Amino acid sequence: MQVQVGIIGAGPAGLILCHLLNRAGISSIVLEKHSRSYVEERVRAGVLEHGTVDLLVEMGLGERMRREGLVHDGIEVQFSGRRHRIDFKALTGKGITVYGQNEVVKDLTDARLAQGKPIVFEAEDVSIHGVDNEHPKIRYHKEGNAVEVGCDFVAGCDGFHGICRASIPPDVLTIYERTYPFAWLGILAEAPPSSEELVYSNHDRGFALLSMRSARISRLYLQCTPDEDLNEWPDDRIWEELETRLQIPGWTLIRGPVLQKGVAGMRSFVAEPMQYGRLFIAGDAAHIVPPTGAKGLNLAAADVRVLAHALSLFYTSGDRSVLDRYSEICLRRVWKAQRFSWWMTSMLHRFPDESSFDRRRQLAELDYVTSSHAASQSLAENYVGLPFDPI
Ligand code: FAS
Ligand code: PHB
Repeated sequence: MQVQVGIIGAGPAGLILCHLLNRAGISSIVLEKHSRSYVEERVRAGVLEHGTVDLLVEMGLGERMRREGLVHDGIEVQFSGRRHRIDFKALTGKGITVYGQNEVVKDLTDARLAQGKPIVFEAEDVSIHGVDNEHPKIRYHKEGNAVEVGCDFVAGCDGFHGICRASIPPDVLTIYERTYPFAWLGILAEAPPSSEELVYSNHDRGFALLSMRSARISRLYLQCTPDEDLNEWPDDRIWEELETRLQIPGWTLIRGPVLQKGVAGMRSFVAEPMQYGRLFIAGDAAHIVPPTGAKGLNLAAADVRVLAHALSLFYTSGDRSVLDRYSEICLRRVWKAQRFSWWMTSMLHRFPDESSFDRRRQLAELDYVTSSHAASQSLAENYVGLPFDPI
């Protein structure tokens, strides 16, 4: 089999890319190691920047998101027992959309298969070959059969633990990394959201986040230790702790059956460059942000938007100029999102080694950010999504 672009991974990066390429008349195949139901049920991100929303709508894939997504014009930041609203609309003229990542994946997968275009689920032992020459190859096994796909380019959209970044020679890659001395214990619950908008809380006992998926489903997170044992967190204890960290006078946290719970580690990670020969890595395969800034999925979308533009220019005019600058263009946005995500994480979490000075400084920063027009506007413009850089 021969295609123009071989895409490894059917997460947001791989799926958005295959649709953008299809629109540009560029052939591709998507190879995914897990089953369709596994990737469609995997609970991850939930906040879409306005630029990501516009991209999905422009691609003709935003109909259900428009219908079922929750448009929010602000968030609440809570500390010292009080909530402060950051009014995105007034500060930036823009908002965000709360719509589960797995819903985005469902919509893009449905549309791809409805077009009769290939996604190979449960592709085993995927390997890439010859990305440093003009005719890369991808090999994999499907139901015990060995398959080889010839392509011009390989898009590594296979996430942090994928094979693509790992196939770039270590002497070519530079890794920038920071890990955090805490993690998030997250739950998905059948409970109507107890707040109109997301609530980010910096409490003496640690961070908490109230988010949602719909009028019936809440998504909530607690700061915990990196090696937290879920067995020590029966549902009641989780609700107790959420109530404590999100409590303000006259407000009640609505509880409900916990549908899913898990602990997710926190790290900031960037691999440079994001290209090697005919291999281009995008999304979590190239960079990880702590989820406090809600940037993960949105950065994946921003990367493949640049890659699709670069490939389309190459195939229509032979012009490699954007392809050659893919890494440089993407990394400008990646590092700004890294800065914002690190800053939100540092401002909203309790650090085990913090001094009393650090604590007072943190509270002063929260007071400044929620009382200064300039500071809250900076938070708002980063949260709703910075404008895309000219390509
Ligand atoms: P993805 O990881 O989504 O997709 C990569 C795909 O490649 C996967 O389907 C994987 O199965 C496949 N793959 C991997 N290796 C392969 C191989 N060898 N062959 C074939 N396929 C292979 N962001 C937020 O903003 N909020 C959150 O709450 C949040 N929660 C998260 C929780 C977790 C546990 C994780 C890991 C991430 C979370 N994120 C969150 C960030 C998340 O949204 C990512 O940024 C987003 O999924 C990135 O999309 P992709 O780059 O497409 O990678
Ligand atoms: C989520 O809804 O899952 C979510 C929202 C905001 C974040 C992280 C996660 O910062």
